[in-house]
Amino acid sequence: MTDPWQECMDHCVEVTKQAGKMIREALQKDISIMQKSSPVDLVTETDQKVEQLIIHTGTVPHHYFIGEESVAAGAPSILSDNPTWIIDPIDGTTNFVHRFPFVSVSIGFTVKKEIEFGIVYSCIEDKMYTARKGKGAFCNGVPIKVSGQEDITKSLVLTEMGFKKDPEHFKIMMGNINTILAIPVHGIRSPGSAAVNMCLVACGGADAYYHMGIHCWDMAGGAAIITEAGGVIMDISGGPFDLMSRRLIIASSRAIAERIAKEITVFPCGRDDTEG
Ligand code: LIP
Repeated sequence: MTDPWQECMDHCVEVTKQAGKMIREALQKDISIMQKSSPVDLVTETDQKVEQLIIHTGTVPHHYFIGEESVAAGAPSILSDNPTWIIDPIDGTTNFVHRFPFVSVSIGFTVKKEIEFGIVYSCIEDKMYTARKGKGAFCNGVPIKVSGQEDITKSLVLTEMGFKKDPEHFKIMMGNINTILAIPVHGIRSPGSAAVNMCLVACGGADAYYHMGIHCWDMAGGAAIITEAGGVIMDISGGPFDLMSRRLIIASSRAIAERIAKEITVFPCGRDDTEG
């Protein structure tokens, strides 16, 4: 039986390569920085140009899209049953601004709210991660899989500090880092791009990643990749993963994911498909 979405995925890989090239070229020039929700929530002209490139050369008629910069400009962020591209043109904008080398283009493609394929291009490293539902995960065409680590005391854990710096969130976030370090784990890292973090766990470079306050465009591409690499993805509370919930845990094993869910304190972070 032919795969109805394979051609779309191949096309998406090509568009993502062009987007990555545009980002690498922009790194050679001056970067003009603008603020979004706060002085540490940044956006650049390149984020906007790359999103336009993907929307105009990538998505086909009758396909919908949810793009980080389109939503910032007022477009709705509602996941429907229609074929939908969920786009983060630059995941790791702060890294891009500082030329810190974890900068990715992330695209997840959903049909009937299920993720059919995911593409994450870590464009400075030139690593193209791809996953098609049921067909495995790859980095530059080579199959990848999670470490399989079951023992959290032997794990390397990723998380991010996010944009919320109000005292209440800050205290919970730092408290969670404290709690995880005290388990103990081998270490905690913050590479600065949610999509790259998910790929690092998918290829065994780290064993878990948890985050509250990210968005569907940060998670959609990586969600396909971690699942197809044999990893576990769940809600921060330990329940089923919800793409619009703005929170997740991924891990090399259920044991590690469930332990993280048990240890951390959750703070409210809203949803992508509701106001506020
Ligand atoms: C960023 C994430 C990063 C996280 C930031 C932000 P952006 O995405 O990838 O891991 O710490 O809060 O969500 O804004 O660069 O696309």
